[in-house]
Amino acid sequence: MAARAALITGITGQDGAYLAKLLLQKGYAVFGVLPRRASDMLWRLRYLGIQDDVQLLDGDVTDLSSVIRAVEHSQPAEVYNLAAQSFVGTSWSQPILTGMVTGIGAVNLLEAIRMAQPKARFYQASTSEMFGQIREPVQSETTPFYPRSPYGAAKLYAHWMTVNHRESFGLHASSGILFNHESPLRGPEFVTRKVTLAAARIKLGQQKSLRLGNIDAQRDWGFAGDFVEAMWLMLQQDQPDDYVVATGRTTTVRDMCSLAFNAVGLRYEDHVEIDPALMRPAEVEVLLGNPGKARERLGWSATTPLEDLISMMVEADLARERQTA
Ligand code: NAP
Ligand code: F7E
Repeated sequence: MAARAALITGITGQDGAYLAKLLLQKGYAVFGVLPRRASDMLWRLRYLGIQDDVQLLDGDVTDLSSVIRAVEHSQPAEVYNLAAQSFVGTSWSQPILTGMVTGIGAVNLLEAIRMAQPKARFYQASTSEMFGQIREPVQSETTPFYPRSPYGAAKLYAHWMTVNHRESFGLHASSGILFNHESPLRGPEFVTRKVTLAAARIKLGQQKSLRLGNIDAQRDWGFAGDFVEAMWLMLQQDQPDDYVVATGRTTTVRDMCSLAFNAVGLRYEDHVEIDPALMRPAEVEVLLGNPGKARERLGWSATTPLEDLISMMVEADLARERQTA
């Protein structure tokens, strides 16, 4: 019997790589949509040792015809839409691109499924950024949304279009409202990785200081390896639905810095400088998720404490920096 097929957009990103590994371990034939880029995109798949095990199909989520071809070619039982312009900071300088990729891209996937593979189950990568200027101190599936960036607004559109296709056309479409999740495969522009990389480089004498923006911001940070399990579990449910995926603990960027620098025997206060240019036009000051529904219905909970996550990231950065020194 042919293996169950899964199609992942954003397969070369942090979550795409971890999810591909998880699905391969579960016996899926894993297909990924690969947009054309001039530089090396496959480093995460190589890092996890799975670059030869996935089948990459030329395509871009803004190009509906390529998305339809990818769906027709892979005949997926499950489709995970992880592709996005996912960096909040860039969404103010490239709001239209962010809208096209992060918003319309999701609708292209939904439409391709509706036309070519209506029985496929669909996962949309929604985000805690949709809560933005929070309306409740702890955010759950019933908390009103208030996005604070073009990224958050684009994701909110994609989220409602996912709900809409579920309710209008009966698609098995679920939306995971994931809070921040990190790993050694996180892009270096995001704050945790920026900090763990800097801590490693400063320890090795390759860098002197680290410039950051608002270190009083608070985030509910988990491990990406844990969070991709929740994505898969959502698509194993008989009924599609929306779920908050979070750890239920929030920490300041300042305290996260302290963990990272302590891990290499340094004090963050001696190396971190505040750069007003890194402050955002509108900030999401604090996020804290309630993962109760995911725990009860999916049997999922986060298992990696922030201390372990940051140590894991610092260790990985030390190893990589030593190798390239
Ligand atoms: P990521 O590392 O930035 O990965 C995004 C992926 O999308 C990259 O492989 C990227 O390729 C690809 N992509 C960008 N534009 C594309 C296009 N036009 N067509 C096809 N692929 C395209 O993000 P992540 O952290 O893995 O997150 C995965 C998803 O979850 C994203 O949708 C993100 O917005 C969402 N999310 C993330 C978090 C988090 O904390 N990590 C939380 C909630 C939701 P290039 O890099 O080559 O552009
Ligand atoms: O910022 C503050 C910054 O860029 C976290 C994406 O995966 O999670 C991510 O979005 C906080 C913010 O992540 C710097 O102002 C201070 O308050 O790591 P970040 P994010 O904006 O929370 C959500 C859930 C997603 O969906 C997104 O795709 O840290 N901060 N100083 C800084 N942030 C950065 N990047 N760089 C700094 O120097």
